[in-house]
Amino acid sequence: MNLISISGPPSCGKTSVILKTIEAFKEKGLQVGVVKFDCLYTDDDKLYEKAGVPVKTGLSGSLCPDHYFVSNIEEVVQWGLARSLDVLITESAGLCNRCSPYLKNVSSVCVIDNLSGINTPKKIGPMLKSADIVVITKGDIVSQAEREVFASKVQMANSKAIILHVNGLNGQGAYELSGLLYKESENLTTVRGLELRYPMPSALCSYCLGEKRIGEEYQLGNVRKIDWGDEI
Ligand SMILES: Nc1nc2c(ncn2[C@@H]2O[C@H](COP(=O)(O)OP(=O)(O)OP(=O)(O)O)[C@@H](O)[C@H]2O)c(=O)[nH]1
Ligand SMILES: [Zn+2]
Ligand SMILES: [Zn+2]
Repeated sequence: MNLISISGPPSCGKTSVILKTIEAFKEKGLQVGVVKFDCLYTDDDKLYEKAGVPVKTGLSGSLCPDHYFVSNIEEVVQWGLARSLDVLITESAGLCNRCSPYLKNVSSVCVIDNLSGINTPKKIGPMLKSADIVVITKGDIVSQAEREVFASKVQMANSKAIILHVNGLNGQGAYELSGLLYKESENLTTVRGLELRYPMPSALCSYCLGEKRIGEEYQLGNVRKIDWGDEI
């Protein structure tokens, strides 16, 4: 089975791109399923079901969705194998810009849209910086010049990535993406022992543990302060 991890900021076009890419996979006779990770809510499962794609959802609730992803990815793989999938895609909303769900030796795609602002590629951290492929969506609603500037900002943030423009509405570019992603020789049966591409930050403070009160006496663990100098 091929495993592909796709992530990106909320509403950037991940599901649209995945659905168009699945159409291309299906033309090749491949069985594809999706596991969707989000924090609090998603209705992507309905979209996948409507398209006849086996889907399972995981909501991380109060946990960082990327930490939750890593704790669950082995069972996700077993779910895909139990359904005899040729390609298993994980979709995760990159809600935590410090972390990323990518594993070494597992195809990793970051989706980002042209409307998100030219400094966004610098802001979204390892989710973009350590992706193999960066897919840029919504090129249909910006000018050629804006597309070029945005793509160059993405390339600056991740010089090794292959950048691909995909239109989530009409699927232009999705066939090419499917060709880059599918590896006939890949036959993954477990992710046990694989490693994350990027270490998750060790940010364990009292607020991570549910503290709500404000003030020095309540702040324990990994607490960092802005350097205020003599301003306060
Ligand atoms: N104009 C335009 N709209 C797009 C494109 N791709 C996606 N959209 C629209 O953007 C909206 C969000 O798309 P989704 O595919 O649901 O985005 P997502 O990243 O999966 O969203 P979440 O999983 O909810 O974070 C939808 O209304 C899509 O129709 C594109 O290339 N061009
Ligand atoms: Zn989605
Ligand atoms: Zn995180």
